[in-house]
Amino acid sequence: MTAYDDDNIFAKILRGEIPSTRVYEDDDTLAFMDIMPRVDGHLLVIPKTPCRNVLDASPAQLEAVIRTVQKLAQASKAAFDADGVTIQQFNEAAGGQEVFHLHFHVLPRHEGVSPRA
Ligand code: DGP
Repeated sequence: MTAYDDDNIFAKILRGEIPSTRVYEDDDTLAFMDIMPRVDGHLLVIPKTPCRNVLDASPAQLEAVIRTVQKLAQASKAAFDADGVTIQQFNEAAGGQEVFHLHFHVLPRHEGVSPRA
């Protein structure tokens, strides 16, 4: 298992060292807008505690994050009057992960509109 590196961008966002547009926060999780949105309203949900991805996440981290994902999927579907919501999550470079702090993408979706690459 690869060790968690607290120099990653999302750890810096959590510490306030890098600006972000925060949209939700509770004791265990933070949500903020993706800097390279693939659809309008594309946001990211992360745990506040160190965790590289699903492969090393604790049950408590996963539970907290998925609760927030559901909350924000419901809220963003309503806010963007979306037809559906895509939830995405990647693990390790080979799995498509670029930032090595656990995160879930939440994308409100509209019929006939494809996400940008
Ligand atoms: P991935 O690890 O492949 O799930 O993608 C990481 C996502 O993080 C990607 O959609 C772009 C986003 N991202 C990268 N750097 C920053 C940043 O500095 N701020 C924000 N808000 N998002 C970022």
